[in-house]
Amino acid sequence: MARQQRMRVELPVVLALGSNLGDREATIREAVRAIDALPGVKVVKASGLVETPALKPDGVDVDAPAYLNAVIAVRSAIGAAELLRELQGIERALGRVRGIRWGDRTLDIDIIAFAGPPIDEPELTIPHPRANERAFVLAPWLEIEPDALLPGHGSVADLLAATGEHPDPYPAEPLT
Ligand code: A4P
Ligand code: MG
Repeated sequence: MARQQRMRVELPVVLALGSNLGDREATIREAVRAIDALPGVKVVKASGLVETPALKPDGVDVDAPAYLNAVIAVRSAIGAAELLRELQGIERALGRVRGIRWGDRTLDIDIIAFAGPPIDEPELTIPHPRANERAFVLAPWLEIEPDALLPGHGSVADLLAATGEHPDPYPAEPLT
C-alpha cells in the first residue's frame, strides 16, 4: 500500500531571545538548541549577541542587570499559537519565572514576525508590537537579514537608524 505523502509547509519566522539573569549566554545558547529540537521547527540563522541595559516600563534602568539579546531566523511547520506554547515551555524549562511585567528574567523568547497575516489577540500579537523601536531586536535581526522588512513599519535598517542606538556586540562563539 502506498504511503500517503504529507505536504509540510514551512513558514519563515523571526524570534528574539533575551536574558538578564544567570548565565545569560549559556541560557540563550541552550534555548537556540531547544528551539531547533522542536518537532517541525529548524533554526536557519542566528545573530551574534548584543548587550544593552534593561528597558523597564519607566525607561532604561542602569541599576538592573544588563541584557544579552539575539535574533534567530527559523522555519516552522507549526502554527504561531502552537509555536508560542512551545517557546513558553522552553522559557520555563530554562528557569523563567513569570512575575512583574518586563521584570528581570533568565529567558524571554518573543515571536517578532511570522509569515502570513498579522495576528492581534491578547495572547499573541504579530508582528511584535514593540520590535519596531527596540535596537536590541533590530540590530541583530539586520545582521542576519540585511533586507528584512517589519510588516506595517518598513525596513529594519531604517527602523534601526531611527532609534539612533548602536547596541554593543558581546563577544561569544557563534550560536549555531
Ligand atoms: N504575547 C503576545 N504577543 C507575543 C509575541 N509576539 N511573542 C504574550 C511572545 N509573546 C507574546 O509575555 C507576556 C505575554 O505576551 C505572554 O503571555 C504572551 O501570551 P511574557 O514573556 O510573559 O512577559 P514580558 O516579556 O515581561 O512582557 P512583554 O510585554 O512581552 O515584554 P517584552 O516586550 O517581551 O519586553 N530590555 C532589554 N535590554 N532587552 C530585552 O530583551 N525585554 C523586555 C521584555 C523588557 N526590557 C528589555 C528586554
Ligand atoms: Mg516576552
